[in-house]
Amino acid sequence: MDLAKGSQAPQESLDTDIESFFETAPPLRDDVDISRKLGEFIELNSPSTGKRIVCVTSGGTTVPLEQRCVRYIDNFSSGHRGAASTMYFLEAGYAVIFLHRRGTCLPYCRSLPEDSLLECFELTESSSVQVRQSHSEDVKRAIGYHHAAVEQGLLLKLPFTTIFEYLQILRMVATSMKSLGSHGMFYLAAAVSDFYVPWESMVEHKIQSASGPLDMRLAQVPKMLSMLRKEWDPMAFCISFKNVDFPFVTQQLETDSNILLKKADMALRKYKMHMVVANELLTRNEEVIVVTSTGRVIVHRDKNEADADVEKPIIKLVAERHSTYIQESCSTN
Ligand code: PAZ
Repeated sequence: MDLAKGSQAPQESLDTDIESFFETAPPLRDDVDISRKLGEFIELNSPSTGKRIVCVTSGGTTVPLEQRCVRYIDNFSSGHRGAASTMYFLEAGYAVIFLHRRGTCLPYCRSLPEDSLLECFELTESSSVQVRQSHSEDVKRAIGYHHAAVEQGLLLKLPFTTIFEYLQILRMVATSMKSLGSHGMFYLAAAVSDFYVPWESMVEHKIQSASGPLDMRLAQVPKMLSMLRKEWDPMAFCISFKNVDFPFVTQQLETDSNILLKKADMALRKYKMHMVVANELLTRNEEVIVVTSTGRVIVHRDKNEADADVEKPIIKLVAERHSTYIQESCSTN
């Protein structure tokens, strides 16, 4: 046991863990570029322009087991929630910083096939490239919306793979967004690792299998939500997600024994979130429960609308609550 740490108060100990996480993490290779892009994006969409900015996190973080990573632990998330939510935020007039796991779903790409470059295009007789008739409407729609959002400076895509990259970029985004006050929002849908191997205790080369079974101790990833709320960007409107992989039924909502809802309530209080979205892995695209300090709201996908997704009503609710929050913050300042 680390005696020095054992004698610290829980808050001090958390602060030390967070400091040590960032001090020992491998530095980002492109931090100068990210910082420049963030500065430009935030200036372009500052509150004086009447815009609001939301940082949407999406996809799962990896935990490398070797410094020259061959193996890693992954957190499941297809990125659908983050990508779809980004589209609805853009539709609702927000500028979006899309902090996403490389290779997961991207906004506007849902109706395209997985290997869209190979599937959607073909060579003509003169060897130029053209869109296949069968995919032309989907391709036009995806390219049109995507280019418009990027060219108007409303969508900034920042990719990550590891937990080290994710948390360092999140901190950069949050400290850059601090100047927005209550106009900024964090919508934290990414599935973030709870455990990791600290960089300094990680082996450099591939772990050898010849030495038999692998015993490995993972450290706990320090909880950064409290840091986000306390220091990085205290005025931003914050929404986090909680999920479980077992069924929870809404009829049981009245019985407070529900583990997921208890966890969501706890996250709301402990990390001072403004909203916590509770979802279950199997039904996450059909229904969620949004927990706030004033009560719980069940949100469903509209089954009568073709291709409707649950993110549409979620973003409507979130944007309404954000408006109220901005009004309240302005009237108290
Ligand atoms: O990315 P996806 O659409 O496949 O799934 C979304 C989700 C379940 C990852 C998200 O709604 C969520 O609950 N994120 C937080 C996960 C966590 O507790 O770390």
